[in-house]
Amino acid sequence: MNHEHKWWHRSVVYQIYPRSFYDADGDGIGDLAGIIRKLDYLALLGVGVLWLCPVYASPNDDNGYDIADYYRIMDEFGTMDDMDLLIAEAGRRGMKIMMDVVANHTSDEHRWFCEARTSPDNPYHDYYIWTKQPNDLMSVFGGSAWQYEPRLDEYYLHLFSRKQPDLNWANPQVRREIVDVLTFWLEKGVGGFRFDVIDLIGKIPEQRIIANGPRLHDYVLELNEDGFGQYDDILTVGEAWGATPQTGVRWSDPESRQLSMIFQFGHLTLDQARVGGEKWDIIPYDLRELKTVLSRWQTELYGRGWNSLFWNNHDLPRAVSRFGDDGRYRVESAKMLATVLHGMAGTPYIYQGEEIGMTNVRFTDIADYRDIETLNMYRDRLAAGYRPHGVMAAIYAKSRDNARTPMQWDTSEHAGFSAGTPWIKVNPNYWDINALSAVEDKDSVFHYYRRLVALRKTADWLVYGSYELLLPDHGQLFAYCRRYEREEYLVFGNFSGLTLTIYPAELRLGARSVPLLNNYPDPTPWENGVIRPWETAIIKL
Ligand code: TEU
Repeated sequence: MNHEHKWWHRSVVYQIYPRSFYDADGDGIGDLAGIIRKLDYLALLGVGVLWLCPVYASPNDDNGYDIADYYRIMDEFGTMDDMDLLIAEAGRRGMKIMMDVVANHTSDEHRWFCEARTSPDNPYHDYYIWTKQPNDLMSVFGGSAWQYEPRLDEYYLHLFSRKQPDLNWANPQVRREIVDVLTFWLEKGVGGFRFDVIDLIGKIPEQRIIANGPRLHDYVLELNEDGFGQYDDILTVGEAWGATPQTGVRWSDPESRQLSMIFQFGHLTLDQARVGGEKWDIIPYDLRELKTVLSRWQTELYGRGWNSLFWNNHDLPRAVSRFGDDGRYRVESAKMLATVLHGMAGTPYIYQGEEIGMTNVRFTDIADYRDIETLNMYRDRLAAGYRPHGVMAAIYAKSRDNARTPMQWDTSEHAGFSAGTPWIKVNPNYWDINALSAVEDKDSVFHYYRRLVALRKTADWLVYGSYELLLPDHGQLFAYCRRYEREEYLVFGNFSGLTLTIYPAELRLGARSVPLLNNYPDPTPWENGVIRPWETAIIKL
């Protein structure tokens, strides 16, 4: 049972994609010094943890998720002194740093791989996965997952790009190396780790076992017991695209000595064709399915594990464009999505720009896109005969670059992100959507998020209350109750531009109902059973 209360149960994590956050030295690429300059903005938001996407030395084939040296800072991002200063300055403001550990693979420019590919007898050769009989495993980024190394007449495995060779976790020396990496950063004073595709490290490729391999949890137990478990209260979260609520309990039950929580993606794959479809094969999602998935995670992990709560990250399209209305009702729907997510049990994650309602981008020229996954898909689907218009529509909806356009700070050139030419173009809507105007506007999405973050710090019902879905079959309304001791709260969100009529009793609304938070300026006419477009509220029943 998940008895013990942990500091991260009341904290909110803010995810920073450093390349696009703030550029202090004017080279067009965000950097650590830029993050330091924005710490007061983040402290104003009230978040307790800053998750940095990888900042280690990297050739940036996959924007840092191809690590060439776990012990050195990427040149474009600054120096280890900058990193030490960031950890200290964040700490002074009550914020911990969470490092992103990519341990499923390294860069092909990592010293280990440079050695490994020279000879089958090299001591680093078995840090990686080699074969003379490649099977039909495919890379997430397109093409075969096996790359031929002529010097060895062997193939190495890369589930992602060719420049991201998979590490061989069956090799105890590899596991030792990653424990040493964790210890180095823990000794630096970081407060947590996000583990990239952690559910893939138990793979047995010759048997086509990729996620959830038989020794996966043994390996993670080792990272816990020999690594972060040696330190007090380190927050850990693992990216696990293959997780289910059942495995979610095992991942996050403290007695399993695995991680604090995982990122599951069941609610974020509902708008893609189910049979043989990829993220690019888009179908309308059904809110009832979304409610079912999120509710299962809430109820199955209640009192047994711990949820992460997120709509966005650096790989996902912007939620207000995907699930809300990024036009007329952008502000209302952004607040609605925030309320429905933060009203649940778990640790919420805010992705940079989500707090000001940033939207997807639409670059008309494919040359303006930067993401390897997007560019590979564009090339492969055009070669396969897909119509360019359809391919661009899929990119507008799902490209990872939707999340990677520069953070919009103000209305100056390049949205105040850089004095130089940004590595990727800014979304042209920064005149209307930027942090400066958001902080100045008390009714902004930003200040709404501030109130949600602040509420979590004091409201036991929000952190530890039970969860009950209401009106499961309603196609536009997501409504649930949270109960804690003698208190009961209603959280609802209208996921549509329709005005809904709901009998108040169906939402357990009554004369004693008191709104805590809502996204329309005037008190909503709930007592008449009217719920306005994209309306949301938290109400004490
Ligand atoms: O992502 C894992 C992953 O599979 C995603 O690439 C996802 O499948 C895809 O983006 C869906 O569009 C992690 C990191 O978050 C991602 O940025 C890296 O590219 C990937 O691993 C390789 O490290």
